[in-house]
Amino acid sequence: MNQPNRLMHVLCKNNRSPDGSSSMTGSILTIRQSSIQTPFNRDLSHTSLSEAWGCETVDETADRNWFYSPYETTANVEQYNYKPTSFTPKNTSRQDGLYNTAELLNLVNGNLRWSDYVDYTERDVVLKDEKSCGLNYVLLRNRDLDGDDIVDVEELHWYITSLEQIFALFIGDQGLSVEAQLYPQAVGNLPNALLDVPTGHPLRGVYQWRWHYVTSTADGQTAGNVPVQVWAEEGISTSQYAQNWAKEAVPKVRCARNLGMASPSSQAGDATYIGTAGNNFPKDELVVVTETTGTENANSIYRFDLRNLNKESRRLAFTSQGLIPGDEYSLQSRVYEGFETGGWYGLTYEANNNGWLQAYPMRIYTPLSANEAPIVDGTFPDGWRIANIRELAIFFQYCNDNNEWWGGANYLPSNFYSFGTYGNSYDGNVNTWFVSRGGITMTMSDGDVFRVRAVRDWVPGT
Ligand SMILES: [Ca+2]
Repeated sequence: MNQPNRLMHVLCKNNRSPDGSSSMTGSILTIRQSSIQTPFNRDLSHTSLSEAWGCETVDETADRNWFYSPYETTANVEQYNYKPTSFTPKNTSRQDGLYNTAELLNLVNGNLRWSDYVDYTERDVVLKDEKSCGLNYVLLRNRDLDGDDIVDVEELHWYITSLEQIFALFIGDQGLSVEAQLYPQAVGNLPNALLDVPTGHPLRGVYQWRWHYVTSTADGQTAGNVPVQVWAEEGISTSQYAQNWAKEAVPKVRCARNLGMASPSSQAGDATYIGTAGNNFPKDELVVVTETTGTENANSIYRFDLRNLNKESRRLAFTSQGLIPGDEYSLQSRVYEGFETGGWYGLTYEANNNGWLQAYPMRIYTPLSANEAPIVDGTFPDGWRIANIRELAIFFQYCNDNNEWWGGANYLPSNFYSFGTYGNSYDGNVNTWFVSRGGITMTMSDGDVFRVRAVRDWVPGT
């Protein structure tokens, strides 16, 4: 895992020069085995992990138009058009991408045939219809292992990542090879321009630096009955699938496979029954959550143990200080090996004042002038600091059931956006994230309530 890709050349021909002093090796077949990349802790000394998941190195469907279903006809589909209107999605798990994918393929009760989707040629496996469902691409990555032409659940090794898994690739991005990262930083250095593709190309009119990942999760909350889409150029913003707000992006999907786990089962009641969300997700969680108060309410205190996350993605030094603002790539936007939550604090600001929000991250610590009101209502206690974007992303994923804890507010991180006012200004009209229980955005609305959440580093086990 997390090793360079391996190449194997099958040699067929050796040519030797007439004098015998040199030779040329011909290769007719090159087998490329892509490295599996995992955000989990790979230190040999970290021996408690027995199950995990990893993802493919790169999106092998990049540069193609990625459709979620055969009902779509263009890249910019109507958001509710991915299934017939009478369809109620079952792919509702925020966590278990294998379960979601099995539900999307209707594998538990279905009778799907490999030959309806893919052709096996002498050298390759090809799609029967390039324009049909993106789930074909899942089938391209898996194989009919017993040769009966039925897509058996046991044969579903690669699946479309869930919302939680895409979040994990953001939180743990520094432990992945650059090409496997959700959004390699170099992509943000591409010109602020559209992709250079000919007229009629499906990706015509798409900004090359905007990458939007489609997850397998339709959780009914974040994006209604359509899958959640993550805007990787904004780190971790969420929206409905195919919702672009006139910001056309390169459509992406990332497939994953489980590591150290048994194949799923089609037998109801089995521990690995694929028709139950969570059965086929590693028991060793990337983020281990405990709630010290026992019941969920507005005063819940959460503790997060992040020792299962790769070290490269963590801030290694414990601190009891506030961290000066940085963007989402900065050390200040990473997580320590553990942290715990404190209370929320209201923000004083001029209502609907975009300028105030643009200056927000800097003003947390450095008011622009002595006459300005303090940013945070009340006294922020010593030893606590404002949660950063990755910590807020963890709240979004792991504290989402607790409606009272969120209190209907948008939480602002201690970071600014690298493409906003303080960055390269590709998105100069936005500056930071608003994280609510229902989604993560960079746009605000009149009447929105803004707060910050206090956190502090915590050493797990103490
Ligand atoms: Ca089969």
